[in-house]
Amino acid sequence: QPIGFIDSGVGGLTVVIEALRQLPNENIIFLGDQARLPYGPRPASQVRAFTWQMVNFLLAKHIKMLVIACNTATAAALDDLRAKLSIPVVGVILPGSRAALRSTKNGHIGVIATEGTVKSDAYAKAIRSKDSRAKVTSMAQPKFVPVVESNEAHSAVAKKVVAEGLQPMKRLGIDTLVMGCTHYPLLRPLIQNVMGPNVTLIDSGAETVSEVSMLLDYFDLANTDNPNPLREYHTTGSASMFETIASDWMGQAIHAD
Ligand code: DGN
Repeated sequence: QPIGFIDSGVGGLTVVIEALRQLPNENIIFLGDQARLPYGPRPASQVRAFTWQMVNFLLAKHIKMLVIACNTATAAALDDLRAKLSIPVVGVILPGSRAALRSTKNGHIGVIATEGTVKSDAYAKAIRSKDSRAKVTSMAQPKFVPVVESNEAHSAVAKKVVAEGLQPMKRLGIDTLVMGCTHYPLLRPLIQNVMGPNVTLIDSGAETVSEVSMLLDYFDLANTDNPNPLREYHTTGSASMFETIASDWMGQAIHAD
């Protein structure tokens, strides 16, 4: 049985890339809802409804575990999905928060995310639930996702959008910045360049997959011997656009439908 991954677009591949590295024997199905992207500006109730539609598509494919590889959907729907599904459900916010707390030395963590995630205050809540002294400053970056989804992550436009968006974050004295949207790692070199070498960037992908791995063991669901693992990529939007961005990001030819 496969593990299902969902996101509003290509960003969730950040988590899939880690899964391919850490769990090479697992069967993987990914679904990106590019037709209705971005999720960031949408009300939480609508994000929840869209998320359920994606989940139902994956349930029909008999997934054994669900990974919400989208911060906006995690903030809006994780509790509801966990309450109603009988398979394990993993989100990206708690793993990202844990990694940020491990990294920070001065206790001041910055979070950049979509409007929906920032409005939910999910990162500040998750981080402070683990360490009540941590200071968290969150900022929405509504322009980042469209840049990635239009395949402009390597362009001059991206450089300008990232530099402008991060200006207010630079003056705060944070030592750790959570990329609280799974699309942002595609802009990682630009983000690091603006923030400077003393700020550690957190990509929740690796930490999320560690949690997936732990749960697979705990529920005795792990695939240990699987010479021909399934890799299925679906999008509700343009398959060719998905393939172009995904193949470039993953460093291998990706087929999507
Ligand atoms: N990749 C999604 C996230 O992590 O929040 C959001 C992308 C979007 O729809 N704006």
